[in-house]
Amino acid sequence: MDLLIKNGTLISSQGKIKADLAVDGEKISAVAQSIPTGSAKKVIDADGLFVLPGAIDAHTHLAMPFGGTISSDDYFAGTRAAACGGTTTVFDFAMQDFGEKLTDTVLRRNALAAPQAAVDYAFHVAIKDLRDDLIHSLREAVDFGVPSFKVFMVYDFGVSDGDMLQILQEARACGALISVHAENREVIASRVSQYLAEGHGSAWYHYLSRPEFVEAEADERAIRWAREADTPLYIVHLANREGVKIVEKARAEGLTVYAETCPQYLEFTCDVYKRPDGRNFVCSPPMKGQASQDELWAAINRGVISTIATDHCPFQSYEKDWGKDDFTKIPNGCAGVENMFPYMLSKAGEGRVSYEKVIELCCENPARIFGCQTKGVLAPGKDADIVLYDPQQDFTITQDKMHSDCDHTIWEGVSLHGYPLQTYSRGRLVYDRGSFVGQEGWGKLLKRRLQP
Ligand code: DUC
Ligand code: ZN
Ligand code: ZN
Repeated sequence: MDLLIKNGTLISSQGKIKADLAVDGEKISAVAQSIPTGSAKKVIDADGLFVLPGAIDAHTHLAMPFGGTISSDDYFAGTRAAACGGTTTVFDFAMQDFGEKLTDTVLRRNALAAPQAAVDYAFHVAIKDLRDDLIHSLREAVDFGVPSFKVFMVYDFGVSDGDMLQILQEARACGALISVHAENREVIASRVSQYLAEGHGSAWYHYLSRPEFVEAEADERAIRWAREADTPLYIVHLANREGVKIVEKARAEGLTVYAETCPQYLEFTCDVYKRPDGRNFVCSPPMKGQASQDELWAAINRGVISTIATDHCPFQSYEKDWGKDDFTKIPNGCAGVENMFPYMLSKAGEGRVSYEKVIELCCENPARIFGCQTKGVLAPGKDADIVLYDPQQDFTITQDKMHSDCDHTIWEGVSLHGYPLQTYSRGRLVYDRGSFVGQEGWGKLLKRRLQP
């Protein structure tokens, strides 16, 4: 036995148990009330600590060309930050180049990720282009082990409704899952032109150009196409109140619609865009009003939200400053991969959500929905992706304590009660009491198959 964690409190969606956990090599080998120390090479007394599965962040944009630059965390910095926040698997969006086969997209991005990733990673492919018969490379990607894809309804690379329907139909035929960034592109464009023409360039107008209904309409439309194609749909970064109701209604009608939300929507409201540093919070969709935030928390507790993920896509301050006087020049995105699990667990400590729910949303559900059979659960045979968490440790987030390459964080000054002490990735210690102790290139590409 390589590692024995004794006397900890193990948490799953089903409850808490006081138990010992043994690791052999990269796998969990036993979970039992009492495991004899025997010849264990290393024993940790976890009395008073929580023993948790490593979190899965199903939504990151690492080293992504976007907004006239490249997001500032490469695969090493992003996964290093993940490890230090108790996240042991990240799903990155591999953006198809125009004219590129989807398998080639995966190979091209994996050539960057493989030598750098410090924890395990997977790809969703973001589809931009269906010219010729590129749609058929979707099946090839599924066969390769990448069965999840994303379409954007916004940006200049967003797909048309016609293409989205075709992609959903192909996904049904191949057993793939389609995620969607749902906002109404035309309404945004018209409001942006109007505000700029009126001389309104501050970050507040980023929010006003993409308010609640801009997202809700697109949620409804995307679900409409999924219903037509008779296939499941995963809505990324759901941030608006009406969207929650729309998802709930679709589910009641028998559709499989998953909804992801992000910690930034649970912590911040659109009021951040009135701050002098409002541009640092510019992401799309933007933070919404208090009513949406309240509804997201309620939806978590009602079971409407399936997963929490971060949309981690940081940009340096000087890049955010490009949009000081014109919000359309601000690269969209914020850091969060290091903050998701500690934030959600701290909220559980406050009683806003249960610890069990946090494990369901951050670990078990992303593993189940996206076909990571070896992840998300502390059980014999699973990867030894483990977080030792101290529910009593106070932690205030400051940029200098973060492990991203970004020079600022929207989470600056947020106080947490409880923080990870250690993170293990496939049995290897990668984070220890404030320090990254892992290795660039340790992370492996997860090839996946979705469960029918
Ligand atoms: N939104 C962001 O804020 N950043 C990356 C991509 C996206 O859709
Ligand atoms: Zn998005
Ligand atoms: Zn995103």
